[in-house]
Amino acid sequence: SDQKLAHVALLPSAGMGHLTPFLRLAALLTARNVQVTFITPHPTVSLTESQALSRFFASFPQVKQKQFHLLPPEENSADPFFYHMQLIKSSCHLLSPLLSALTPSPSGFITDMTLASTIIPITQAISLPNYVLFTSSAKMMTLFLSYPTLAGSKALDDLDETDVIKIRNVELMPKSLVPPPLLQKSNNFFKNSFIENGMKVIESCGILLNTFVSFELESLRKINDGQVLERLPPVVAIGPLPPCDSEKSQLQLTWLDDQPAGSVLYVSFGSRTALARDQIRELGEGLIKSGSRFVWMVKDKKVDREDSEELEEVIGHELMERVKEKGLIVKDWLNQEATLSHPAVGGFLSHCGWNSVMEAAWHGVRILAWPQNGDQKVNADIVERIGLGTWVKSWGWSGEMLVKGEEIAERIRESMGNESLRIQALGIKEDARKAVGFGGSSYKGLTELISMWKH
Ligand code: BUP
Repeated sequence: SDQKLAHVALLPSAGMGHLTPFLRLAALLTARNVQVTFITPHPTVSLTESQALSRFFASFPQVKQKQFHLLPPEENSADPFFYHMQLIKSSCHLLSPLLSALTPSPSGFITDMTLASTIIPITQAISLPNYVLFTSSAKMMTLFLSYPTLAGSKALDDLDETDVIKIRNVELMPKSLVPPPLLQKSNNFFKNSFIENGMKVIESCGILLNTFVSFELESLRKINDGQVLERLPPVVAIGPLPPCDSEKSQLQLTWLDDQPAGSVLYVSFGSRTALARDQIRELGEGLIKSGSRFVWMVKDKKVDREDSEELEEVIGHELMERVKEKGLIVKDWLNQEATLSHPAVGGFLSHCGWNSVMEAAWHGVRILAWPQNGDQKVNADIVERIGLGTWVKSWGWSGEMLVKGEEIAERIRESMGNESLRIQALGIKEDARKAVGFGGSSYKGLTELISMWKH
């Protein structure tokens, strides 16, 4: 009957950028009366991930947790997050018995785009309908779907940086936006798994996107009109995935309470990018010279477990002293949800990880984009085109050059002083809330998925 409770199992990939949208989706489904089993690969890469999981399960006792014990890791020099994905792959034979034992048996299984080629065959073998949550932008997805074809041709090699990549005559993006590992001739983990997953994802029963129609109209249209690939499973925009209760921190930044509305710039480059030391110090100079108030999340190592350096050693004593007057510096981690939702925060100097972009849209905070790696230039391009922020393209990829403090200061002043940007960002916030609210495009998208899982 229509009253049948849908039961869905979720499996996230490595890193907060992948775990967070899965937790939010779990909370959203729970609120919509769907029974959720959340499968947690064990151990996690970062401490932050295991803490976020404990908080989540404490806040959502209705969500069932199943631990997926991974095979013991070996000594490995690869990126720890990539290695974790490989570990899930080599442990995946342990997943089928776990899934088969779930009661009632789930009517859907949702996994991350980075695990598609590993998971889809397993769920197919036990006839469990599988779905993929794409944790980046729809624009990035146009590349994801096309890249297996493009990589096999000379199409990419022959282009200049500014040339636009096309598939079947549909324009995707200039080559300059493409993640550098995808342009390397040699094999690398990012490129290989991008191809494997991109090929496999079309066999899934549906793809969920953490974006919304008015934000990425053109890319969603290209995908859904079959311009990018002719045959695709349903692609449904369900974002921005709203922050869930377990993210609301008890520990508020009281310093922010004393700052004027919209006056503070929040600075963060995401959970897995540590800037080079000399770039960190130039950034500090820039923040001071900008004259703006700021909250700066400083990250010195890729994985938090290894980040033992004192803040003062990273930034330097003298800079540390000067920074104190105008800003707050935090090391490793700070509750971004609590920060972006604070009325004092008016700007976000961001690497444009997709979750950060959606969170800025959700709170109507303008972005000053400084993409570093991976999909971040693609995302920065969206931010700039839609009017959520600005992007200084000449700053390049991470480590390509040393951006001087003077220059950073100037761009911060421009961004924080830009009144029309402030207003545009607030308009985008309204659109985001409308999409997710009752009857909105993302709300409807999720409703359709849920009704599939009920039958
Ligand atoms: Br850092 C940091 N606090 O201090 P992205 C991040 N976050 O809450 P990334 C905090 O982690 P990928 C911090 O709100 C977002 O939900 C932040 O995801 C939260 O970037 C998430 O923005 C980070 O997508 O992941 O970490 O680079 O490489 O997957 O894009």
